[in-house]
Amino acid sequence: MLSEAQIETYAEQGFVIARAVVSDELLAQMRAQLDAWTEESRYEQANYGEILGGKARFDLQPGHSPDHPQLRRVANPIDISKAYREALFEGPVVELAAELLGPDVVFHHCKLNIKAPGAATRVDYHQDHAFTPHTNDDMITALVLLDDMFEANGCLTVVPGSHKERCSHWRDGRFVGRIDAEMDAEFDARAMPIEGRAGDVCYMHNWSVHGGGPNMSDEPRRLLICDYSAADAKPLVANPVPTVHEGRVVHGQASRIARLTQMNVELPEIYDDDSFFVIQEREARKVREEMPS
Ligand SMILES: O=C(O)CCC(=O)C(=O)O
Repeated sequence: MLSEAQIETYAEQGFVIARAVVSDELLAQMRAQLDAWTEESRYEQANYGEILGGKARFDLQPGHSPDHPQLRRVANPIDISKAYREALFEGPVVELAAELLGPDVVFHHCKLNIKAPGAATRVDYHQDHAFTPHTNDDMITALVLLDDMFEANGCLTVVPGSHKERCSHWRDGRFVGRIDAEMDAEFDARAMPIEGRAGDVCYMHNWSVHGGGPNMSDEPRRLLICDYSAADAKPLVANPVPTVHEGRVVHGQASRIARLTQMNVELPEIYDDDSFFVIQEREARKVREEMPS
């Protein structure tokens, strides 16, 4: 159970870390499954596998090779693994999400983000709601640490209080999947590293600005990321990471009510790329090209 202080921290800062939420046994099962997927990825040369709608399930970091496999994302592992369903559809991860969201909670999508040792994988600052706008913003991203996570291995960084801010993810008439790079210095100064042990869970408001640097260590950094919403928050756009489990009730009851909050939200462009990494990389290349030499 979360303490009152933790619930207050979430309301004020837009995120809170709950310690030792996932059992060692379940963690071991999820890690073993991910080790097997990473091993299978070794001889793949391009993204592979398929999720609902046809995007690739397994996404490879540029530079991936048999000697240095860099599987960087697995979309919706719950589609293909009992251990991941057990972690995200029942038990303490969901219970704590319900303490923050209210009793009726539905699942939206999930993914594994992996920063292999030495991987250049970085995440540019963004807000998750910009990718998955809903009729209200009672939505939470649960970030389950599968490894110890610290600055050197590319931990998530979150900007406290930014869940009260709204930033555009468009530039020059295109959805670019990140907040303008001009804001990086300000966010770098305000951001806090989310450090913790495997089994901890960071609950982050869907509007919190977050990002993260590369993995400069010899240790992997594997993070399971799950989007939950209040049952009466209804999607305004198609799910960018589709799954047959979207809308599954994981706590309490379903709702036939769409609760509309008074707000304006910028809609994303629907993208065909396998993951948001591709969109962010495309934008990073453009920003580099535009820089005065
Ligand atoms: O892997 C991370 O550290 C964060 C990833 C993230 O923000 C996302 O996938 O939306």
